[in-house]
Amino acid sequence: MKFDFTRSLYVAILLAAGISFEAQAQTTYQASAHFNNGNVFSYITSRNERMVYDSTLGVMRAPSEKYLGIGRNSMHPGNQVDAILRFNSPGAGTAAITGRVYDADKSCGSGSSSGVVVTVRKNSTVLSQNTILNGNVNGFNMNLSTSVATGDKIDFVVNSRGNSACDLTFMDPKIVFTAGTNPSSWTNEPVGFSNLYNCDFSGTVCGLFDVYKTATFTNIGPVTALNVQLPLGANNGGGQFIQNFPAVKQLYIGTIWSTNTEFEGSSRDTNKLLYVSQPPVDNNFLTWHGPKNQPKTLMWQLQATYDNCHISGYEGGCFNQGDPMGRLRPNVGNATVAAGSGWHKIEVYLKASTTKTSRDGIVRWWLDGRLVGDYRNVNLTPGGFTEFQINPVWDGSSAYQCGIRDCSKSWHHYWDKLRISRGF
Ligand SMILES: [Ca+2]
Ligand SMILES: [Ca+2]
Repeated sequence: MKFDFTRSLYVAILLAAGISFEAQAQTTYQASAHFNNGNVFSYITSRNERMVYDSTLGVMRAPSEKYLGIGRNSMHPGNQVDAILRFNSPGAGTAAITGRVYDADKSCGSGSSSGVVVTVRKNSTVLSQNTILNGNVNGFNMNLSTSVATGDKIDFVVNSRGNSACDLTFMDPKIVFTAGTNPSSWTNEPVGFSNLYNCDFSGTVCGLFDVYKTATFTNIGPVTALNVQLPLGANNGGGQFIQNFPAVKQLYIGTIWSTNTEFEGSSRDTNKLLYVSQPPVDNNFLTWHGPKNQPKTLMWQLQATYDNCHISGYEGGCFNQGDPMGRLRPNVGNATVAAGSGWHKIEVYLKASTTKTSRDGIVRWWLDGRLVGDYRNVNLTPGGFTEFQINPVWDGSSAYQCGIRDCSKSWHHYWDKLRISRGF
């Protein structure tokens, strides 16, 4: 059964609770702010020369060509030699890269050598490549996210296309580094669990039931991910991907997830990610919850035929008073995630309660390896879990209509990996 619920009540409860949203612990590096300061950025050429600071001009320069150099927020290639601004990853995690790049000297340049080619690489892997012709003062926006290991190099390369006249290029990348994600290890999967499902979404959903045949995949840097999208101008979108299994009393879910920066989020605050349920009994899901255009918090949402109003940290209604909807907030760590902040590892452990009233079910969840929610006295899916879904429920209801949402923006959930395993 699906529950019809009063969404406006949510907003009232949220406002009444005075909920605030903390920023996630992240470090921001920007070329201009860290110019010639420390080791995070370095300045080299395609001949592997190390640039040195010229205090007269206030720029980093290399000896091989006169105009070859890198300033606080600009780069100039040589005719034959590329200028390379290098970000040296200070740790393992994810790097979200943004910034506009454009022609900063439109006074000359034409023909086949007009302007520059700007390449962003991680080590030897090309993440993006764009040509900026002379006079293109709008340029392009970088909007990239990639996993990084300690010492990985992200290079911003400006090439002259053969002639560097008037090739001064505005470049001031901002890199938001989030430490801790290790996509290859499911560190919180309980010992002894047996695997039910495992997929890295490299062009297939590995047998998930694709209800609407809408699976599409996209490359984000070196990663191929399932791209669940609410497109530009659309009132509905997404997809529904289901895995059923015989009733399971203990379940572990691990996934690697990210969103695009423009993902403003539902005006009703609830952004549905993953359902784990026994449909006749409940329809619970992981939600990315919070006001549109703000960082949102991962919570466990209950919509059930049983009650959890006894739990400290639960917000929402009581089934026995006619409102089956409520949320478990993170109670041991910060689970707030900004749109476009790179890949995040989400892990969930669920244990069904003995009965609808026994208060012995467990809900725990982790963000990037850190335990953020831990509840041990939950009424949860008595009889066991029988269904998993990836499902944003962008179903054309009013929250997703153009006008309510900004339809000049597309929303994307990217799912890189998914693992489901069971205990007994
Ligand atoms: Ca040129
Ligand atoms: Ca130019």
